[in-house]
Amino acid sequence: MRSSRAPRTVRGGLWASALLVIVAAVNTGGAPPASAAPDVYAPPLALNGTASVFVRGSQGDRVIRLTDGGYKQTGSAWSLMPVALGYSFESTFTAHIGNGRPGADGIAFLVQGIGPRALGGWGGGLGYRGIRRSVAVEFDTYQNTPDPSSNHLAVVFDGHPDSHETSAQSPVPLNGKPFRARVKYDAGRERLTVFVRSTAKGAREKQVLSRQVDLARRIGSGTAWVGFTGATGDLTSRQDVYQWSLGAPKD
Ligand SMILES: [Ca+2]
Repeated sequence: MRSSRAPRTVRGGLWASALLVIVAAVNTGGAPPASAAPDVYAPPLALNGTASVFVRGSQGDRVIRLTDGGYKQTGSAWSLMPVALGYSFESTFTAHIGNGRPGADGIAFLVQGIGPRALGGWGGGLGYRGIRRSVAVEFDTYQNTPDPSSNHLAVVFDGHPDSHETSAQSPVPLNGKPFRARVKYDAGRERLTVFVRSTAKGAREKQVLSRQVDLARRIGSGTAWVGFTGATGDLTSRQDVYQWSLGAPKD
């Protein structure tokens, strides 16, 4: 399911949970509704590079597969519904990285002002190197020279993955087991905050990163594209994102 259509722009859109439910219902194609996940976000997607999408399991999870285990892959997936940056929002998703062995390179959640064709470099570029006018939250599983570890998160501006605005060790393994992430943007305080937890029952979410940023000013636009990138290099990995939600902050 590759889209070559021009993006459809939703203007002035404060994300409403009711809208998201409708979008999800329209796009599951008759699959069973996702139980306990009424706010699953399933907008039309633009897919680039190695990214693909499929529906899996009894829950009808829509899986975005950014890389499928090959070498030197790069993929991106963007919502075709731009986000208004003047409002606070949060996005949560589950990521599953790995083929059962240590791999590379990781994924990133991006807010970017380039467009639905944006695709960055492979390897340590994590699929977003070179995407200017962007703010990335990377989940990096391979230690390149500028990286603090092979299991870190970082906030990166303007597609420069060698330059972290802030970074921290992940409290959960990013490779091997699924994890749940939440990226929250407080438009009033101009602050991006990132939380992570394991998917184990009862697991507690931990704040990992917090960075001051005015997204509209940084990206140079009142609206932006949101989505994911991922890449592999001489080491590979299968990298999936699913149970994606996007809406107004819950706290
Ligand atoms: Ca890296």
